[in-house]
Amino acid sequence: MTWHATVLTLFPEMFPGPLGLSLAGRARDDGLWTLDAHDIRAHGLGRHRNVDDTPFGGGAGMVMRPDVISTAIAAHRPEGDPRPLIYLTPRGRLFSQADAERFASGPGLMLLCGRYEGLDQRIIEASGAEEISIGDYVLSGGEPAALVLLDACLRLLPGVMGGAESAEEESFAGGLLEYPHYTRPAEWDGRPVPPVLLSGDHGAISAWRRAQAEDTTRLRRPDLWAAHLSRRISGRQSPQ
Ligand code: 6GU
Repeated sequence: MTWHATVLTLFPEMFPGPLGLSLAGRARDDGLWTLDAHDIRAHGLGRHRNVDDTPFGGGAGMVMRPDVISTAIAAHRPEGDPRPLIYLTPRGRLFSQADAERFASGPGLMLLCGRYEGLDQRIIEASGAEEISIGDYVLSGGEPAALVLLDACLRLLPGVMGGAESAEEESFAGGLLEYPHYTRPAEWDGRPVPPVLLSGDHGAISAWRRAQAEDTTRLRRPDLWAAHLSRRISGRQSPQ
């Protein structure tokens, strides 16, 4: 079954954007996933196709109208659509690899991108949308976040990754950051490759990589390291 993404946005020209190239683009050419992006303004009100208005209670910016968003969702979401509806917002729960795995294993996604100060709270509640953020920084709109979220999902679809790398060994799969990588030349600009990698001793190489992944995680991401340690203690995941 083809994985299907629908995006509602004021800037449909931003899609598929980078997802039309490289790994995701090839997978789309192969029919493994599809995307359609729709202009919310097509459902705007009046001669100017208004989609937003000033906030009740005052304050800066504009808020996207619930009636307009509701009409836009209804126009592109068939009754009983099994796909999760996601609203991209910096107020959302932080996106994770576990979310990407959950979304990739389903039928697809419907993504709602806001601009201005965001959506009227009532349409968020009425639509049952899941609110997701991609990190603790502010983007000018949900579109780049939607592209990030889609990229993370698409590379997990069966047949998308060239079979080169297993998703098992990489960052976050084991809850640790990845070990560093080296290729030819064995010495470059006075910098040698760590000798253990040239030793042919696969046990020593595995141990070295494991230690590198642990040291890097402990130093850069104490949050991930603490989670890794508590999993080890509870025995939910045995160390290699
Ligand atoms: Cl999902 N939207 C916006 N506008 N900014 C963000 C974000 C989303 N995630 C992080 N920053």
